[in-house]
Amino acid sequence: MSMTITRRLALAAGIAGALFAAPAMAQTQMTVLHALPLNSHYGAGAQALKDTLERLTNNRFRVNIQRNDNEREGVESVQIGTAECVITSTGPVGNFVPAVRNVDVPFLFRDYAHARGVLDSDIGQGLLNQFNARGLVGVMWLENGFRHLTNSRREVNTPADLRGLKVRTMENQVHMRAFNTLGAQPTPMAFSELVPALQQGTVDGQENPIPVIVANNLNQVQRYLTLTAHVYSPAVLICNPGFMGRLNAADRTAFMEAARASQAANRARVTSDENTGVDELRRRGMTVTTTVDTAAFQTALAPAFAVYERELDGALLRRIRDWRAQ
Ligand code: EAX
Repeated sequence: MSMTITRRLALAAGIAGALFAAPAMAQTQMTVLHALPLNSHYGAGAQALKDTLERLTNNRFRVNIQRNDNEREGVESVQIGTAECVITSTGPVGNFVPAVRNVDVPFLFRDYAHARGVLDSDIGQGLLNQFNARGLVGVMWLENGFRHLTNSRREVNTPADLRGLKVRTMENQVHMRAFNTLGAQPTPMAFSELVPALQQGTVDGQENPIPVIVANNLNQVQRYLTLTAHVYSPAVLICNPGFMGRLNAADRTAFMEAARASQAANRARVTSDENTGVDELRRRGMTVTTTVDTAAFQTALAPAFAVYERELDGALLRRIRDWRAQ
């Protein structure tokens, strides 16, 4: 006997009700940390990661961006899983993944094209692969930028002008050796401690890329800027292994596309800040020294370079220096 129309409608309504009552697709909340204001080159990278991942997964992932200006803590948070990812400079990362110290060597990268090309090549991927053994996943190289010197005491034109200056460095042994070799007094500390230390005169100066100096208004506590470009500072998107391991194939594909979008937005903002930042800092009252005797700084660093060749990976350093775009 055919089912009456009434019973068919009742059955259809029951099925529809069961479907709509089904729990909404589970949403994955994730946190991305970084050390700078949202309006910065790291903020641009974090926002692009958020927008792209949420779009590609129809909001099955929700990305919470949080500022933590202690980058060592940020990496530790990802290592223990209290945050899924962090965008950080390589400053403290060499303390977690020693091989990363190789890319912190002064005057190693010729320019932005050289740095970006090396990090996007098998050389960069080889370094990212070394994060796994340290309880981290190196997902994508991003960028902090070429670092320049600021101080509150005097114009710096030559290495001799650095003598005796207390210079805040990141908690980075490669940078500390360099400033010690130049005759300065390197004082390592987390970024979170920098502005109070400059305000209180605990240190005379610091060194950071133009985008960081501009985004954090360091002109308010520093008078002199010297465009030393003494080291290229990579940044890196690091994630928690458990988080990455739980991604299914489709979500991993979406995450890696979001990571590439993050890199593109971050680098574009560095390029933009590099084009406008020095004039902006002049406008804000800084005295800018643009003609720097780079050869004199490189010569003065020779003893440090000898130690890097011995204590870091000399063959890798040569591969990086010899790298050319194909
Ligand atoms: O990563 O600590 C530093 O000087 C870094 O360049 C800053 O936190 C951006």
